[in-house]
Amino acid sequence: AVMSEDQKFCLREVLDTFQSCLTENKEVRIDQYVAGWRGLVRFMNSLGSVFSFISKDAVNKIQIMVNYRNGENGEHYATVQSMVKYELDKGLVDITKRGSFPESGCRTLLRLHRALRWLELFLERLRTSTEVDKTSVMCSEAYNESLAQFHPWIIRKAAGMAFCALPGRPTFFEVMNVGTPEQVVAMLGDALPLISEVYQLTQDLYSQHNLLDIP
Ligand code: 1PZ
Repeated sequence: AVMSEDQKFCLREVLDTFQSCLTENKEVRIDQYVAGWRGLVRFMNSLGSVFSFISKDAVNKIQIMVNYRNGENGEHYATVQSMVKYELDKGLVDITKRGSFPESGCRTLLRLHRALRWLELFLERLRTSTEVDKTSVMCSEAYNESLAQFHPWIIRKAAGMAFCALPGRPTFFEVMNVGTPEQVVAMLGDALPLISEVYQLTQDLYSQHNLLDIP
């Protein structure tokens, strides 16, 4: 279900949105994918303004996707699969170097897709963490294993500084608003396999079409 604005924030609903991405024939719905990111951005904003340079970029990319969806070719942007087919068939993607299509759907979604891998790794660490573990450490480890390789030094530096401003594990769990730590762990256990599946389907599709390095 897509969250309504007036509802109190709950991370469970956000993660449910990612689960609802999957169609019966294992395609990834862009509306729900983007709604999931919107929810995550809202969550991140509630953690403090040091994250605003991250949310600005995420919001920008979300908006690019929403614009495609609302545009005259919107129906081609219903799923990641239909988007890839459409943009490749029409030659709307800069594959090897930046040129006429600096904001293609394929390129823009790839950035969010890479960030989804960070999310998966981070949530898995959170799920298996104990009271003594630090969110900042879990977050930076997940980042170094995923997104960091695609970011220049200056962004890695800024991200590292932002991670230090993350609240500790108890507060972080509270802001998630899912319930007791046990309930958080259970919720993450339910949500992660589906987030993983969304990630993997997209990864396989991009890999098949050699789209994993769009500049
Ligand atoms: C809860 C803590 C939040 C940690 C978030 C971890 C991700 C750190 C990402 C740092 C991104 C810095 C800002 C801009 C980066 C852009 O240069 C890149 C590449 O885009 P391009 O320049 O090629 O157009 N953008 C990205 O990699 C997408 C980043 C999206 C991050 C979304 C985070 C949502 C966090 C949810 C929190 C639960």
